Amino acid sequence: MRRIRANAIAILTVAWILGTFYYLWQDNKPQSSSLSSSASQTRGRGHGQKVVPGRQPPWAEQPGQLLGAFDEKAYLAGKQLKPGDDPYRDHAFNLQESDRLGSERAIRDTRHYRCASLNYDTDLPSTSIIITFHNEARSTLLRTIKSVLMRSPPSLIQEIILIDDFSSDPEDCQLLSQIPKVRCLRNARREGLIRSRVRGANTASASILTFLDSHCEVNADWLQPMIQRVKEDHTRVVSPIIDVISLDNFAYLAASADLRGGFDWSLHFKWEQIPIEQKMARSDPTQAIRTPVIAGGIFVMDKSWFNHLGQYDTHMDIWGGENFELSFRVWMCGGSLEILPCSRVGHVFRKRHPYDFPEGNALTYIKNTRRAAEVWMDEFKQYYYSARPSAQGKAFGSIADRLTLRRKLNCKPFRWYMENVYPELRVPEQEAVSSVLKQGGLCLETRGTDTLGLAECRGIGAISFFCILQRWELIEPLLRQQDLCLAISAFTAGSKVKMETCNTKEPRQVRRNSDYFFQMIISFWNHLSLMCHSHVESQTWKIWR
Ligand code: UD2
Ligand code: MN
Repeated sequence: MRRIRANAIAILTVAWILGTFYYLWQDNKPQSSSLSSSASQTRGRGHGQKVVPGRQPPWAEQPGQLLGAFDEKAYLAGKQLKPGDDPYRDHAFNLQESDRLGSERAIRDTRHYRCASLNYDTDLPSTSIIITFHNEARSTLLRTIKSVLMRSPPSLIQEIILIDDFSSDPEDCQLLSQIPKVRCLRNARREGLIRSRVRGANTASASILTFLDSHCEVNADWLQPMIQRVKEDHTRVVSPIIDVISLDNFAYLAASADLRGGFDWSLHFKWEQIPIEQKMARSDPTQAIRTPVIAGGIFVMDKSWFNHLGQYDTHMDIWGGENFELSFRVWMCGGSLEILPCSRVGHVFRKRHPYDFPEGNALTYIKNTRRAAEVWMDEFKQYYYSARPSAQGKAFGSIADRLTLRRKLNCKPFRWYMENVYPELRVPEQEAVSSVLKQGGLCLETRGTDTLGLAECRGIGAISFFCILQRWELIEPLLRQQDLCLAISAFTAGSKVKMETCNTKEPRQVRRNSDYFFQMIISFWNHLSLMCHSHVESQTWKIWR
């Protein structure tokens, strides 16, 4: 009797364990190891997800209709890899494999299983899809377009706007305009992806814009979650989880659902883990993930919000940096950025640019990111320059228009972004620099704790008998003497400078809007000069180490 009972308990225990495992397995999110922009080799895991057929209803039942008069075979046959050609040469991915795949392959539904049972409004607004490209391979470009047509509710696709950014062969684009809903615009010269997208947005007729790279494959129900979120709040800018299409064999691989966009001070984009507290707070795996920045290529945005916020900085060239500029602007000017785990789009991540940069790759990236840093990063831009010293002194054109835009939109300071959107980005430790602040032959000094004045320089190490101190610690953004910092009394002309307890959040102590350290001293000059009126006004302050 006892044995029977022991056996029964054992069987029940095994059943319970198996049940738990089954539940966890079912509930598991699709994952792969970390995805980076060059992580084309990242492998996804199966988890028995459903396979999404090439065509989804209603197209599955209506063969032929999808492409109208367009002759797919002739289009693809028009450009073929010649025997012996390096399949990676022109596109930095394996063209042979892409050509071989066909344009309607089935892919795995990589979403969390719970996504499939979500409902979306039946009256979602339609969108204009904007795809800009320069010398894209025909097979990847066509697969991008076809996947959109096959896997989106037709009523949501107002049009697909292709912007051919001066590719060598105009027919790559022109021929595709025979596909219903597809329009083709060709730039008269190479503009780069930023101006090309703005051109596309300006001609779009739908109220919602959807941007895609030219080598994507959208997955099941990719569009509805994004349009739903934007419909609910037009200030949201949303992107999908970007799955990986292998650049070698074109396998469609699930990306991790636990990543968001981040960057380092050199303005290098990276995928990073969602902070642990946020992860713990996420009870629902279908919930949106707040992200400090977006990768840049695939997102949905309300058209009037895009225009209201100043579209893009059209003085940025070719490629790079526009994703930071847009992300800072969206957050700082009243919007938000999110990644929607129930929307998945595959993208071929490459290891190099397959196209040329007329001004050179490095200079272009510096120009674009410098513009983003100069307009949006306030005093934090110093960390960008420290992390990317080669950027100093490089040309970046006028940013007057963008600064006016920022003022007009009444956007928050970058400090707000750091504190509220991306507190995980660590500000580098400041190494203290000790110096005297010199004007002409005189030095700025404190006498006791609260009197400031100019006097004969005594040398950096000198502390006089009467507590006269000329040594300053320069720790951005403050000028310190132990716990006391140089501050102006008020933001009015004629207000005096004084010493007070250091506080980086006190704007009267923080250097504002100045490029280099000298300017900070100069910005105090007007105030100092009133107090120390006996000194020559035209002289600037110099720092002597
Ligand atoms: C990522 C983004 C990309 C863009 C870029 C930063 C994704 C998936 N991709 O780089 O969209 O935000 O970061 O700028 O997030 N193109 C042109 N004209 C040019 C150069 C490129 O039209 O002069 C097209 C190109 O054909 C492609 C798109 O712009 O469709 C993006 O270029 P990419 O695929 O080389 O950029 P990617 O994915 O490395
Ligand atoms: Mn791309």
